[in-house]
Amino acid sequence: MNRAFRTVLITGASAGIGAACARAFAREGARLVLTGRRMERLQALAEELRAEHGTECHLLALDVRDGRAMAETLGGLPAEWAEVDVLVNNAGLGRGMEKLQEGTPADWDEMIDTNVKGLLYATRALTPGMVARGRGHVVNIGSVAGHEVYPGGAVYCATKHAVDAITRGLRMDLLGTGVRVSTVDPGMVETEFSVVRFRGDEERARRVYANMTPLTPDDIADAVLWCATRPPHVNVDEIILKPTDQASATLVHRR
Ligand code: NDP
Ligand code: 8X3
Repeated sequence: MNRAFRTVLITGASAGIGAACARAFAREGARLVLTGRRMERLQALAEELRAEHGTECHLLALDVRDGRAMAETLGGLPAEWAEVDVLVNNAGLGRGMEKLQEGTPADWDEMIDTNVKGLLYATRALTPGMVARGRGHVVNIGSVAGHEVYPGGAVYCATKHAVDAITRGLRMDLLGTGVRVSTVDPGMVETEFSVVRFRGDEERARRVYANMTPLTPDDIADAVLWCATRPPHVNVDEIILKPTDQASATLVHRR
């Protein structure tokens, strides 16, 4: 059992980076609160973790865009799950890559409501308990898109710039409480991200990672776990990880 945490809550644990974080924390002996909309995925993951590591899991079907459900469910966790030591704010998505002047407002709403407001709702629900206990850790999954902007990505990049600003503001607001705040900001990671972004067009999604070696979800989970396993006096503010084949959001070496 790692002493830095006992209970870890991960949003968007049903796929990709969130699921990899669940596996990484389970290997370290954590008990997990796993959230996402696709309960059958969460159940399959929980069964896998129980079989492999004896991990106890509490599963929550939660849409992070639903502010009321987030406040009620995360603010009212059963007593045995209420002391969350690490919150991994991972749930997020990109939707579409149209030019802004040709974009769809519903896609903007979805990205802003998920990536920005969902992260705020989870953080607002769980940080008061961390403050009261004088310990805890919020790890946000940002992106290189929080540091750069690329064509067709204005709104997605805006949401990840917002995550960067929220991370830095939260770090200031929590100063003196003992609660740590980190952001892990990946470049290209092969997950369902591009399939979601291109609305199920798997061929287009495959082309994003063609002839280059992307990061894996486990690479990101390693970084998250590293942040969470530093001694209590160490706050890792930010980790930016890119594939060796990626030098910027748009500069990618393809063989
Ligand atoms: P995936 O599409 O593989 O996973 C996204 C996860 O987010 C799923 O578990 C999904 O669960 C959850 N999610 C999406 N919308 C909601 C919602 N409204 N409510 C609750 N959960 C939601 O993508 P990734 O693993 O790649 O993405 C994880 C994070 O990493 C995101 O924040 C993304 O922006 C970020 N990121 C990804 C990069 C990449 O290249 N892949 C690079 C940089 C950052 P469900 O559908 O079951 O609700
Ligand atoms: C997701 C990675 O480069 O498509 O954050 O913005 S990117």
